[in-house]
Amino acid sequence: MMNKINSDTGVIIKEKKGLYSVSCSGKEVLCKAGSHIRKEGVRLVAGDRVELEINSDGSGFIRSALPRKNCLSRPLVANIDTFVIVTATQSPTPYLYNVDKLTVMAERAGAEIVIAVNKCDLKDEKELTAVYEKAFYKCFPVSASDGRGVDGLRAHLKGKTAVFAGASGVGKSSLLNALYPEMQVETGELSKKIARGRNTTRHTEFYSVDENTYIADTPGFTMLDEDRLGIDSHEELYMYFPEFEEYVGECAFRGCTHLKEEGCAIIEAVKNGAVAKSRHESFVKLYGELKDRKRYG
Ligand SMILES: Nc1nc2c(ncn2[C@@H]2O[C@H](COP(=O)(O)OP(=O)(O)O)[C@@H](O)[C@H]2O)c(=O)[nH]1
Ligand SMILES: [Mg+2]
Ligand SMILES: [Zn+2]
Repeated sequence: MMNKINSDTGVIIKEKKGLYSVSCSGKEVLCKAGSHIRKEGVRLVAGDRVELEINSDGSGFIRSALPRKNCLSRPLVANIDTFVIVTATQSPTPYLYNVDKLTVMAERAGAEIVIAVNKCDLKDEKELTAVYEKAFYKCFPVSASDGRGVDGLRAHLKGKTAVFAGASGVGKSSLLNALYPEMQVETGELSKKIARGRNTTRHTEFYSVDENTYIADTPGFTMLDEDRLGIDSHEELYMYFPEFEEYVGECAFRGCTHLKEEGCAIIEAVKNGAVAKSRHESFVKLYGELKDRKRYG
């Protein structure tokens, strides 16, 4: 029996075949889960805060998991402070419906949302920031290529646990390398191949920037179907569009679905420019998909 020399708390930064890497006092400790955790069937995920004991040989075991602030299912991560949605000004052309599905998922989880508009060296960011600033999301125009905006985003993420998400090719991995050169994320075609080959097994892992800052890349959102958003019903969807909130009580009819009714205050707000048209279009489309899923799913 090994001596337990130390007990401490840490953050799970990755899991592989039942072994957990836990970041603890600036060090990475490889841990097994304690038997009672396994017996209770607790599923530990990246981002979980845990209590661990460190053996004299430097290995550890996880005694318990602390309560979670939130938990996402795709990617499977816990305790996310900030969800960074990366989109490019062009190449690829922004597909706002997918961006909006991500905002809905993150709103549902209760994470702060920021929009990183990358590739500002190729095209002006104003069109995109205009849409998301109306939704009260902080926007960071950045370029992984020329470095603009990178310091501001890094400062914002300090002390937070953050996940980067967005379509393949928008520059998530490049942006992470610009933010944290030591992270050395694979970019471009190679990383796409890796992501595809490992699609079913790849786990999200955090990079520990410092003791309080944890950042994860994700391979894109190929599996972002409606089931993964965590929403129970199309009727609650409007709650995850923060810019709708001040209008929902103002519609002419009680029970307004905000899809196309006469006298809908949200549609009025779209007409006068207070709410972005593309956001309302995403709402209508996602509402339809959630409703169909309920009917047929
Ligand atoms: N012009 C320009 N190209 C970029 C920028 N960021 C990334 N790229 C390029 O976009 C491609 C995809 O980048 P990558 O980081 O792999 O995207 P990911 O799939 O979102 O991780 C690569 O060829 C990068 O060199 C940028 O800010 N400006
Ligand atoms: Mg990538
Ligand atoms: Zn309405």
